[in-house]
Amino acid sequence: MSMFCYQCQETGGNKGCTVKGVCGKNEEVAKLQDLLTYTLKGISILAVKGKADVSRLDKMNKEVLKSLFMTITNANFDDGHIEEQIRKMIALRDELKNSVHADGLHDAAVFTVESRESMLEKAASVGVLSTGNEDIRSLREMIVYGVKGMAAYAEHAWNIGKKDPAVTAFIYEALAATLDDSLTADELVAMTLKTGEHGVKVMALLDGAHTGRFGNPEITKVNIGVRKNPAVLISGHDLTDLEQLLEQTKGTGVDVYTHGEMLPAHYYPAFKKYDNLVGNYGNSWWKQLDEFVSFRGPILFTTNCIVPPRSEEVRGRIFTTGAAGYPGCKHIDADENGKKDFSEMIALAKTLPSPEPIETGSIVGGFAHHQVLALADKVVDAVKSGAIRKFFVMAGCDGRMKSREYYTEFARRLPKDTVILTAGCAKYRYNKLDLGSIGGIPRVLDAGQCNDSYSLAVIALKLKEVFGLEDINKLPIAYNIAWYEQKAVIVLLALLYLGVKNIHLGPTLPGFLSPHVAKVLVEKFGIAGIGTVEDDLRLLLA
Ligand code: FSO
Ligand code: SF4
Repeated sequence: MSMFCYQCQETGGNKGCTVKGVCGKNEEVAKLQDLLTYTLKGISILAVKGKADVSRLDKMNKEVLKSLFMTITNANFDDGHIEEQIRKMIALRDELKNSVHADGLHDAAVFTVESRESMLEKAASVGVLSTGNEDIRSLREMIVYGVKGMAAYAEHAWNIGKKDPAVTAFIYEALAATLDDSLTADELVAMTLKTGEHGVKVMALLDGAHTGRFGNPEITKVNIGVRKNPAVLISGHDLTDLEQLLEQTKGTGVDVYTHGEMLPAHYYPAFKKYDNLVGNYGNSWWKQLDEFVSFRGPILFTTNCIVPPRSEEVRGRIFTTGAAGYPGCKHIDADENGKKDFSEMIALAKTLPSPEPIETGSIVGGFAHHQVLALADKVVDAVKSGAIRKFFVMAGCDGRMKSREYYTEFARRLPKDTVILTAGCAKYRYNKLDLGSIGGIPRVLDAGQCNDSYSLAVIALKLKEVFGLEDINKLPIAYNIAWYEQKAVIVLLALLYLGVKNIHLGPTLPGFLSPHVAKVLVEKFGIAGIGTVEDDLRLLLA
C-alpha cells in the first residue's frame, strides 16, 4: 500500500484510497499531507504540555490553521507548496520547543527531516494506519477531520480580523489528544463532542465576522446568465478575496462571476454595490471540468474544491490563493497586510473572450438567520395553519457519485407543503428545480455556504423557543444531509453537540467510521444512512 486516506465521502470503495486518491491526489501529496498533520500534532503537544499562552502565538496559530486547511480534500495538490509548509511548521515547532519546558516529548514534537526523501520515508510511519486499533483510529481521525473543518472556518474569520483563542486552544488540545495513547475510546468520544461544541463556536465566529463586515444576507435574485465583457471567475469560500478582487476589477471593464460556494456572496449587502459582480456561473464544484472550459477567462480558487484540470489551456487560466494550490498554477500570496495583487489575472482576462453562456435566468437565496427571523411571523403562521407541514434540512456538500441523484429526486418528490432549508454546495442538486413557494415563502431556502449551516441551527433554536418546546427534536424538522469533505464533518459534529438527533447522512456513511464507532453514533444520536427516495420520504414525513 503506497498511501492511505479515507477522509472524504468519495474514498475508494468507501474504505480508503490506497494507490491514488479518487480526488486526484497522488501518493507523494498524500504522504506530505500526513507529515504536515503529524507536525501539527507535535506543535499541539508542545502547546498543551508547555501550557503555552495560545493568545500570544498569533503567527503560529495562523500557520496552523492554514496548514490544516491545506490538507482538506481538494484544497491543495501542490507537493512543493506542502513541503515548504512542512519546513515552516517544523521551524515554528522548534521555536516553540525552546520556549516551553516539557520533558519526555513525543516523536512528533522532536523528529527532524532534511530532504524530500526523508519526509516521504517519515510520512510512511505516521499516517492514518499508524494507529493499530480500528476504533481508536476511527475516533482519532474523526476528531482530526472535525478540526480540519474548524480550522478552515477559523481561517476565514481570521482574514476578517476575528479570532477566538478558545477555538485555537481547543485545536491544540484535540490534535494532541489524537497522539495520546492513554486515552480510552470513551474519552475520545467525549473529545468528539467537544469538537462539535467548538464547531458551533467557530461557525458563530465566522457568521459574526461575515455579517459584521458585509452586512446581513438578504433575499436576493442572482443572475445565472452572462454578459459580453471579459471576466474572472472566483471559486471557494473566502469572501475577503472576493472583496479584494472586486475592488481591483472595478472600472477595468472586467466582470466578476462567482462559482460554487462563492454564490452566497451575492446575498450580502456589501457586494451589491459592485456593478461588475455580474452573477454566478456554473454549478457545484465537480462540474468545473466542463464549465471552466466554457468560462474562457481566468479562475481564482480561494479554497477547495479543485478538480485536476484536463488541459494545459485550462490549467494556464487557474490561479490559487490562501490554502489552495495546484502544481503549475500561479499562487497569489498576501503581503504582510493581507493585500493580494490580482493584476496578472485581470490583465489575462482582458486578452481572453467573454464567458460562453450555459444558463439563463436567475435563482433566489439569502435566507440566513437574520432574514428568516425577519419573516418569523409568516413562517410560524404557515406552520400553525398547516400550510407548511415540515422542514427538511438538506444542507452539506455535493459530489460526483451517481448515487447523489437521490437528493434531486428527494427534493423533487417532497410534498408541496414542505420546505427545504439548505446551505453548502449540496443545494446545486435542487436549487434550479422549480419547486414553487408557500404563501410567498420559496420552498428552497438557501442560507449560504456550508458554514452557514450555523444559520439553520439558529433558526431551529428560535423556532423551538417560539413554539415553547423543550427539545429541538420536537420541531417539524427532518435532517437529510449530504456530506463530502471535512467541513461537513465539523458541521455534523456541531449539530450533534446541539442535540439534533436522527440525522440521515449520505450518500454513504463515512468510511472512517469503524463498525463499533458507527454503532455508537446510531445508538447515541440516531444517525442513519439513506435508503431509497421512496422509503426515506415515507420515514421522514411520518
Ligand atoms: Fe462544497 Fe467543496 Fe463548502 Fe466543502 S465546495 S464540498 S463541505 O469544499 O466546503 O460545501
Ligand atoms: Fe481519497 Fe478523499 Fe483522501 Fe482524496 S481526500 S485521497 S478521494 S479519501
